[in-house]
Amino acid sequence: MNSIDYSQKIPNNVNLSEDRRLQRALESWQPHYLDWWKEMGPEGTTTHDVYLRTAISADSQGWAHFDYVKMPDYRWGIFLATPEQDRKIAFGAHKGEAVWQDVPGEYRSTLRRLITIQGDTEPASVEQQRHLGATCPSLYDLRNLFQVNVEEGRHLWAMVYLLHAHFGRDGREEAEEMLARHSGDADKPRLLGAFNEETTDWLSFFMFTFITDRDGKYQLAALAESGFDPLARTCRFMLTEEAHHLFVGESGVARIIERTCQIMKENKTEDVKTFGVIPLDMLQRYLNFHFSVTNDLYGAEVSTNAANSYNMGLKGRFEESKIADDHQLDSTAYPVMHLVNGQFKMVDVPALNSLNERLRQDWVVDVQAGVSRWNRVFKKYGIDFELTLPHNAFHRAIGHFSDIQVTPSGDVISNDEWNRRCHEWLPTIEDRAYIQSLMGAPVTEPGKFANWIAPPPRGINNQPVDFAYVRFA
Ligand code: BYC
Ligand code: FE
Ligand code: FE
Repeated sequence: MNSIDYSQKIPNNVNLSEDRRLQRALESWQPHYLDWWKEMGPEGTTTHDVYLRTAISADSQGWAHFDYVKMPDYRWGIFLATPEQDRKIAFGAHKGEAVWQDVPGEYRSTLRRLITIQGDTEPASVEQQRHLGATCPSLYDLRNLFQVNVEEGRHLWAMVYLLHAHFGRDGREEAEEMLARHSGDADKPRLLGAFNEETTDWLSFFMFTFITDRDGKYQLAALAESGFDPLARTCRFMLTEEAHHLFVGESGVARIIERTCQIMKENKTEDVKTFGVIPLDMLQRYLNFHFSVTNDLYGAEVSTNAANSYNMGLKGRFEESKIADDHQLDSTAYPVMHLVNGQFKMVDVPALNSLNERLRQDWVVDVQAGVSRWNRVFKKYGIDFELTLPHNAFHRAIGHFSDIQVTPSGDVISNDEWNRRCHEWLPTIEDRAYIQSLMGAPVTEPGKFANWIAPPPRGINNQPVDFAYVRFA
């Protein structure tokens, strides 16, 4: 079951050839996907040979095969993790019942919405990143960008498979819409805020993959608990791909920090702009931006949508089965931060309604762990600086802090003060222009790196750092 059939037009491990109607439907979506990739995917790359990994089995070990591929020929397909025998729904009103292989009629629209939102983010990120190849800091980084891009494309396939297989005509229409909405499009934007922001430079890309792909990890983990087994299995396999995206982001920023620290040390100065590397206060502003925009992706802190999805057994908590409670949450409370008479206070709300906030908090712990690893680089160089995460109410557009202004350290301020001071906390036009000025011509000589980023300690798949990760026709 778990080996992937690559002899088919659409590689898969779901015996697609046994369901001719579904196979035909997906095969008719496939050329639309490829047109989208050529039009909205990585710009000007159709003839590049890229050293990419492809899934060979959906087991947790050794699933990858590495080789040069032209990206339009990448074998996007449908890979579900091995089914768990006799799996039971682990939470909500149906706790203890057998998981569903088909969509329960009464939950159809809720489930379709979750799958559509998840699916929409995947091609959105590819669109956001499509110009980055033109300014790549090395072949190693270029290859990592493309690896992330093809896998986000595959994540779209994962959701489109569910839509086609389980939602009939509505699902097929949703699948078409996935290719019709575009990041930042005035008429047909992507569904969630962060996916309509531009990713114009590699610092933004690394921050995005570190922070926003990590929202992907947490949302996928919550959906991997789903009582709708095909969704759970799809998400479990997607999570194995996600780990690399997080690595790309974390190590990318770490190498930027490393390079800045080297310059600061060598030249005994904090004024590093003259040396063409990224100043620490600018890194902090980019971190503040990506963190706050991604905070919004969890939705409102108190949400009946979240309560319903949980009750219905469609979307669980992070590592649901490791949590010691009744997994129904009918009568429990959970503390959620509120602004009460000008003070931030933790207020108990029904646990069922606080699930967005709870997942967000799990994510914050994980983000903070990564930031703490970055801070070790400053220590190593003896530089007295730490990156910190801004207050949870800082720069919010969704939820109950969206109508107040709050500093990164958590002081509530007036709109006037915000307007006067937000340049201290968020990337300014000058910051963006400076970062853009560093993003020069692409660095395409094997083993060479742009001045603003340190080389990685090792290459991909045991290849040397100076390996030709991308070859140009
Ligand atoms: N922007 O009751 P609420 C990834 C809407 S990332 C715009 O709190 P809910 C990836 C909301 O839709 C993971 N609108 O909503 C990463 C609702 O609208 P309606 C993506 C927003 O449903 C990097 C209203 O506000 N996956 O995979 O509890 C690269 C009320 O809100 C936003 C998922 O998110 C926003 N930020 O929570 C590639 C999982 N936030 O219905 C890929 C699936 C909220 O009143 N989605 N709204 O019109 C969900 O679980 C939920 O839909 C959300 C929202 C957590 C997103
Ligand atoms: Fe993804
Ligand atoms: Fe990702």
